[in-house]
Amino acid sequence: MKLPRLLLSLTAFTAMAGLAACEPQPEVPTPPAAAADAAAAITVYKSPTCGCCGRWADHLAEAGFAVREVELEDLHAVKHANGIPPGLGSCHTAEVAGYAIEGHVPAAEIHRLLAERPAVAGLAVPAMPIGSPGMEQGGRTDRYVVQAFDAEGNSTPYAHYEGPRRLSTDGPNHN
Ligand SMILES: [Cu+2]
Repeated sequence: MKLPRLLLSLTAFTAMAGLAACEPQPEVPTPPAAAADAAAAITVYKSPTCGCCGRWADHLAEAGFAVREVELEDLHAVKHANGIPPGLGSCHTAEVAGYAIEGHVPAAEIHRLLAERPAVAGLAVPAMPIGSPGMEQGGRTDRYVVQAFDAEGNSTPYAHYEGPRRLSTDGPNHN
């Protein structure tokens, strides 16, 4: 882990700069993202005009991901390169730790994916269900399924949701 070393060097820097030299060492605040899973870096490909894509990216950042947004007019090449099955397409495509993430997948499922590391190509929420992260519209909440898909384009349910609420988990480790 790099974090302890970083904290040490920050402390050393503070001491060298003569700041707080006569004070008790202040507690170094823990960055909020570090606690969860060391701020997994995720790249989000979206069109510049996609509002719900931007709100989904905000949802990821709030959940502790280090989000990099790449704006493209045409996402077809990105979807093809990531092997998104045609029937599972949505408005934006993301890449995290070698997995593809298509559409409004809740951050909790991406955390779960990174913890469980199943042998899949990625996760998808097809289309744009109302009430999914980034698709909030008043109190309306569609039911939808987070699908795990493999490189051959086969998909299996990974979790069931109603709006922001997880109803059940499925997938390779939950048979
Ligand atoms: Cu969308």
